[in-house]
Amino acid sequence: MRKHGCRLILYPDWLQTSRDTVIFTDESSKRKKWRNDLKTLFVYHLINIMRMLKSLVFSCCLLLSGLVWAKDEPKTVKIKTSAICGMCKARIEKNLAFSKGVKESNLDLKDKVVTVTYDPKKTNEEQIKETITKTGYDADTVPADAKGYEKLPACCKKDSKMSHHE
Ligand SMILES: [Cu+2]
Repeated sequence: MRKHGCRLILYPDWLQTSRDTVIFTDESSKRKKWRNDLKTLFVYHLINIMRMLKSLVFSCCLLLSGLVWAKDEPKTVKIKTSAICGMCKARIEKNLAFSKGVKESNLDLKDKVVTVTYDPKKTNEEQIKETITKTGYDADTVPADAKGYEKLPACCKKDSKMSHHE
């Protein structure tokens, strides 16, 4: 009789039970392994998710700082005025220089357009136009302020009948 067959017949019930227990512990270890694998998988995915979140937060920060940086950049606006002579140019540029947020201004007498560089955090186009109109000149579609216009010397008034030198 072969050893194997002998074992099957001769092993008593309690031994059979113990063998079942062995099988059970075997399955339990399988289960443990499976659980471990699941844990590893979970941690792996968690790390991936964290990595994704990190890059997301990073790109958000980059975008936000980009927006803030863009806001800090000075803006330039071109405004058509009713300036006539060099005195008008000097007057407008001086008043703009004294107004808040204006960094630079240059009026071209050929086309009467003043180019203003300003800090958008401190001022805006409307305020710049207001400075120009209060000085007594038209600013694009905004007409000159009456009081400011009155103060201008006769030669600098847009409706002046006097002849001007370029
Ligand atoms: Cu003038």
